[in-house]
Amino acid sequence: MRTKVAIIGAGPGGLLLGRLLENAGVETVILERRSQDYVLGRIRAGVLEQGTVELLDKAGVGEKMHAEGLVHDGVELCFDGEKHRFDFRELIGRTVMVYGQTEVTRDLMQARDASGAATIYEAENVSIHDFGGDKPSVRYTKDGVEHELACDFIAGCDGYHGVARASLPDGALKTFERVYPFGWLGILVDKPPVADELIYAHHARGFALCSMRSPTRSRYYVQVPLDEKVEEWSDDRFWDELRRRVDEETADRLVTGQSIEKSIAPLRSFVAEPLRFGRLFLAGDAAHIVPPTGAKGLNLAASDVGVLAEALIEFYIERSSAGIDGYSARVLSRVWKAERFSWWMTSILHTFPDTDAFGRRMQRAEFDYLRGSQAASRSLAENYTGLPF
Ligand code: FAS
Ligand code: PHB
Repeated sequence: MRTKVAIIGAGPGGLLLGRLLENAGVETVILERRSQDYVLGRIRAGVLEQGTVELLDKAGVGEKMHAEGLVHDGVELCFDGEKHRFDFRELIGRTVMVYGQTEVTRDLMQARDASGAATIYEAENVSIHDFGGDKPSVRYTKDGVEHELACDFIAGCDGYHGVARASLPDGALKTFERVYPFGWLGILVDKPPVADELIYAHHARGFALCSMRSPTRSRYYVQVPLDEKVEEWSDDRFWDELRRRVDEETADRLVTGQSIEKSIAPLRSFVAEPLRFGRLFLAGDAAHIVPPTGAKGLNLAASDVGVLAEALIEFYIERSSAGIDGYSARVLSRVWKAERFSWWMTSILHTFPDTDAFGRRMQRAEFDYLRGSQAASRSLAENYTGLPF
């Protein structure tokens, strides 16, 4: 079996890369170790930057997003019960789209299935070979039968725990990491959102986030210690804790109900450098991880593959290697700015075990400066809605 670009991973990164390449006539095969249902069952991101919306439109999968997604002009930050709204449209003329990662993934899967492009789900023992030369290949097992896929390029879109980055020789990568001393306990509930826009709350008891998926489905998070067990959190305990961390008006308005999903995600910042090794490219969570506080994870995966698709199309259509040669530096420049913003949002909004009284005053000063300065508010707005590609 042979293809032009072998993509490992059918998450949003791999699927969007596949769509962009297929639309330009560049053949791909996607290898995914899980089933479609399993991939769709993972509840993750909820906010799309304007650039991601434009990429999904370019990939031809924007119709349902525009029909069902919620365009948000801003967010609210709440510090110890005091709220301030940041109006992105007024500050910098940009917005974000609230449309769940599950829906993005489903739209991309359906478009790929309709196009007939090959996706091998439940591909086991995926391994990558000879990506340092000009005849790379990917091997995998499907229903007990071993296969080899010859290709021109391999795109590692297989997430933080994937095989692509793990296949690099020792010393090939430089990695940077910050593990945060807490996690996010998230729940999904079929009740109307507590507010029209997202509320990020800082409280002495910990961070909380009020988000949503639609006018009838809400997503909430509270910061929990790293060793917390989700089984120890009944719905009632969650709702009580959330009410204590947001302002009174929001707490009074909260519509609670039985959770349909409940899980704890750890938070880390991570970057691998470089992102290109001969015929192998890393993109999305395979290359970097951000704490979800800045709503950047999914959006970085999209911007990575937007650049990679452009580079590979240039290689095949214009016979130029400039894009693939510049891929790593171009993507990392934007990744590090998103890492900074996600780290900064996490640092000001969460409670850290080793923060002293001075540190807590610094967090409060960040909030007061943000809400009192047009320049600081515009900075938050341009980072949250997404820096240019
Ligand atoms: P993904 O991890 O989505 O996809 C990688 C795919 O590769 C998976 O389907 C996996 O099964 C497959 N794979 C792995 N190893 C393989 C192998 N050896 N062979 C074949 N396939 C393999 N981001 C936000 O912006 N906001 C959030 O609220 C948010 N919450 C998150 C919660 C959790 C628990 C996690 C883990 C992440 C969260 N993220 C959030 C980040 C998340 O949305 C990622 O940024 C996004 O999924 C990145 O997409 P991909 O790079 O495609 O990686
Ligand atoms: C979500 O709705 O899941 C969400 C929204 C914004 C974030 C993180 C998660 O920053």
